[in-house]
Amino acid sequence: MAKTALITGILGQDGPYLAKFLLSKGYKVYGMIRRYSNPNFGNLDFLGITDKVEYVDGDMSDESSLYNIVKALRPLEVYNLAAQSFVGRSWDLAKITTEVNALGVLYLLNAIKAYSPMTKFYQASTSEMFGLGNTKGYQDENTTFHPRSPYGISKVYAFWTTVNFRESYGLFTCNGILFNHESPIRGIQFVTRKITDGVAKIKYGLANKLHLGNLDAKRDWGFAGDFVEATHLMLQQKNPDDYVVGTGENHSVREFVELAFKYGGIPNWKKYVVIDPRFKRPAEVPELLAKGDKARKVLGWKPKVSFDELVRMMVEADLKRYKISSKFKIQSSK
Ligand code: NAP
Ligand code: F7E
Repeated sequence: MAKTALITGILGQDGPYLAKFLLSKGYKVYGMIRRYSNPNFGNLDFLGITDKVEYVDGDMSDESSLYNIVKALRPLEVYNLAAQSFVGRSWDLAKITTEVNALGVLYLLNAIKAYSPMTKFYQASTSEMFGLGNTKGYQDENTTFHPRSPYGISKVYAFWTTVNFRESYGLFTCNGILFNHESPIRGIQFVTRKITDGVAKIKYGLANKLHLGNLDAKRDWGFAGDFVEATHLMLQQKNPDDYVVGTGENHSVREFVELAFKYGGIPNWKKYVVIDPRFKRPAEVPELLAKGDKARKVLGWKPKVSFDELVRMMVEADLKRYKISSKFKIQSSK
């Protein structure tokens, strides 16, 4: 089979990083996008690869669109990154979250089974499946799932469906149980990017407050560019399997805030941060910490970017964005 890969969720955060990595390995990359009046290619533009990907129209909630794509392409590898991925909104959008994240995976796997059973399949599983399933202070492949949100629940269904197609039909299907990973193209609604964007706005006088929810929550935050390499490695193994991927270090939202304000050159973050109940969740996942020994041993993967470097990279990127736009405003008002 030719080195072809189909990425669903190509316009999100991970899609562009994975596409860039696969292109560097000589793959022909197809990216699935929803038929939108105005799709946003900003993240692909940021990485400079918009013209290097070939696009196909499809929607995870439309079974026949997935069948048609798989039948036409018969790709060597499928990376299923598409999802309603924002935990915080998943209570209000529980039905669509379930349709896209859970049933969408069933549809896609059925399409592969019917039309391209040699295709290797990657499912973007998540540490949110663990939720409160933390009996030892960390999570690994043996930790019980106890999801705390419609998002987490939908991903548990997708996880087991991926395992079941492997066990029932012998398909090459893998789950990457990835812990939080961030980057300068992280969606603005997620806490890390919301903070770095807020710091940049405050720095340039475009805001004077940053409204946040639970500062005590702890996450194992890594860099998206590192994590997509682990996903590729999973599909290069002799046998399909499931892997936890994380840095093995966690930090609170408060620590992220402190560091981001420091890199933004703004003293006394407490002056700007407002605790706002609107951003607290009906059920929180208080703490996540990966024990990713299997990925390190079997895949030979380890993260390259540290927490400190990640925060600095994101703050610098947002400062640059606002610097350019404030310069543009000054020029255009002349
Ligand atoms: P993201 O930025 O939210 O991107 C998700 C993409 O899915 C978006 O481009 C979106 O398309 C697309 N999508 C949503 N609904 C769709 C539908 N019905 N049909 C087709 N495409 C649809 O997410 P990400 O951070 O890149 O994460 C990638 C995957 O990894 C997701 O499945 C997420 O749940 C999972 N994950 C993420 C993390 C993390 O920390 N980032 C950790 C573990 C697992 P539009 O652009 O059209 O909205
Ligand atoms: O929240 C707390 C919030 O929305 C992180 C997704 O990629 O990673 C992501 O899910 C923590 C939570 O990410 C605000 O309560 C405080 O404890 O950045 P987040 P998430 O929920 O961990 C997992 C692995 C995925 O799979 C998901 O797809 O930060 N927090 N104040 C806040 N969170 C947000 N969003 N906004 C706040 O103002």
